[in-house]
Amino acid sequence: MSGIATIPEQIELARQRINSLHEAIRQHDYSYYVLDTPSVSDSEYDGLFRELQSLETNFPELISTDSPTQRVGGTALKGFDSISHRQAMLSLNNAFEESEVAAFDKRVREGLGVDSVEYGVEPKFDGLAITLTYEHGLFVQGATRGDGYTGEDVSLNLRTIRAIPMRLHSDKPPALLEVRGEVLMLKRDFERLNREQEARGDKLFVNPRNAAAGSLRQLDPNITAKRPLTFFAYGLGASEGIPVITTHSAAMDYLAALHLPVSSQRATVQGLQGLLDYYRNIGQQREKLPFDIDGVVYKVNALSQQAELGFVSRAPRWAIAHKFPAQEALTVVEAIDVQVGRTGAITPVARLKPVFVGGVTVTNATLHNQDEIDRKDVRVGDTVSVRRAGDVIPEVVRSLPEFRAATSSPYKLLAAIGQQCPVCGSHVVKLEDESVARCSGGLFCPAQRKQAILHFASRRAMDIEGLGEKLVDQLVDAQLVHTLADIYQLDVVTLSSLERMAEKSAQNIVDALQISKKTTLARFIYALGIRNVGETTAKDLARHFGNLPALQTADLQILQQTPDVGPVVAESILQFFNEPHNSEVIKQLIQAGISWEESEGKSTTSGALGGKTFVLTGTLPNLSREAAKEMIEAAGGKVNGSVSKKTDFVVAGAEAGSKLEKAQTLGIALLDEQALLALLADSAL
Ligand code: 5U1
Repeated sequence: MSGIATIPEQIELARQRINSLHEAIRQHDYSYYVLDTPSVSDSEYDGLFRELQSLETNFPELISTDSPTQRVGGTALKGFDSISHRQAMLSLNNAFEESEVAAFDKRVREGLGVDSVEYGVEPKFDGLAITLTYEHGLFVQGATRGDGYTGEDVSLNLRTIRAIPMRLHSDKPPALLEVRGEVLMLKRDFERLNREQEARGDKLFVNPRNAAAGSLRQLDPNITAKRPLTFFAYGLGASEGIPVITTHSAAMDYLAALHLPVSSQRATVQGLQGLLDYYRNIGQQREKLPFDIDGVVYKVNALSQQAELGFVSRAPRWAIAHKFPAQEALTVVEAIDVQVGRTGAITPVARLKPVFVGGVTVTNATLHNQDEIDRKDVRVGDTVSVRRAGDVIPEVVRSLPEFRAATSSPYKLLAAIGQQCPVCGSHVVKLEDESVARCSGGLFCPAQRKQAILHFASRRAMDIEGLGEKLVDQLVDAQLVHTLADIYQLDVVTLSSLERMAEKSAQNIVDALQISKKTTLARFIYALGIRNVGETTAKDLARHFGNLPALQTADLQILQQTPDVGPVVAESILQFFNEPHNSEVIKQLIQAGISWEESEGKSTTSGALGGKTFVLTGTLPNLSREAAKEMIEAAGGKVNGSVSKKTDFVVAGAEAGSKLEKAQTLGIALLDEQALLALLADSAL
């Protein structure tokens, strides 16, 4: 036998070395990025990395997607694809006061019929919620939370985050594992990044959260790769083939064993006192923690108890975020201006001497309305305390009259603007039973028109991509758009004539307008911007009336037959459709080609699914939860989060939990995906 290896032997040797380099680099990444205790020197690590790169250059057929060399790179994307989450990504209700936490614990105890509850507790990271999907142990996809049902595919960017394993540490990885958590930037990394930005003369980031968000939403993964992002897991989404796990804390231990980063501050505590002790304890550590947190999260630890408690709307009944008090700072009110909203509401806004609070520089704060101004007695020139928490609009908490000049006088909104809308000059009226003053100009007022168009174009309404604030300002200011219907008359030539609008972008807008024309009745109703008609009411109306003419001609009494529509909402709808201008705009919109499926929105009293209530549980083989929900709703059904005696059907997929058990106990009809589709098909006949 000769001493020179044959080609297949060389490949096999390279494969073995590559595998052991993968393993070594993965282990060093884990020590460095997850455990925060480096296990080799930088130069040793670089040596291993370079050796791997060189082997992969010589044996490109041995490059695998989970290789540590494959984290960085790829070309810039044009946009992020949308991804339907297999399981909705929930949000958390907030508590600010101890009494709210006590009320939460009481609700939980009463809901479960027990005296004391064990909770899993952990810091609330101030980052960006994301979900990671692993199939057979390999990272395959990652997405932002989005609206909870659909997020953006940011897989390429997430691959660059070294704390996120590309391969789970397990001999028997599950067939499917969704990991929920938060992408963030450590405080020290944020400071270093800003020093580098400053040295290059680039814009500084206001806080670690914004830096993390901006970095994760880069279309070019090479930029994200240069940003020091990290990740902490805080929960599981859909899964297949995981071991039996009965508590949240065991789920976290399982994730930690797979080498996913989980908070080392996590704990389990007993009862309300345990929660409040933990809150105080973490509050004391807050400044010293390496990352920003804005509170702590409490979760009922037993998964069976979580399932029993279920959800309300998009938030679980079994968890709550206990937020730290918002930070406050003193500054001076330099002026009070007013803003005009979509419905003409005139909102006074304090223009402030810039002040750094809650991680950002604040220059404006809402004063809400005259009643609020009176209550706080905020005047121009006053020294005030301002507060900002998370992404909430900054607010003036109180005024400090002790610093006030003797000549100052109370601020009166209507007098300050001479009862006239500062944008269009129309009369401003304040109804007795309302706290806000409103411009009476309607869509004659450019400010209201701009807001109405932005609402119409927004994602949950007509979803017209690219029709944002700047463009709407230009279109209204240039008198190109007077009514909602005018936007569908825009063409490439007109749009290209606007400043900073290239022909390609103009074409994109025209295409987006075209795409938006195919919509649903519910979206269209919501897009019209009728006062007091939000997304849910719009869906209820679409379902109840089934077609637009029926809604347009309904009187107060008929309108109130819609579930959840009371006299106030009914009055708003009636007023809207009684306005000839609105009917004309609707006619023009339909003439411009806006249409929706005729089958949508059956009356709740007709159709096989009319008025029927469904609960979805587990993972369906083909349909995402959101798709199933949309189909049920389109056929007149309603989808609820928890099972009760009033539920008509429970649609159960793989790993359906306690909802399935409850349905069986209550004798509720069960459907699998196939049976659901059959029912939907029948209902369409
Ligand atoms: N630490 C932590 N943050 N956080 C955010 N846990 C946690 N859990 C969440 C969210 C939205 O949601 C689950 C309770 C569903």
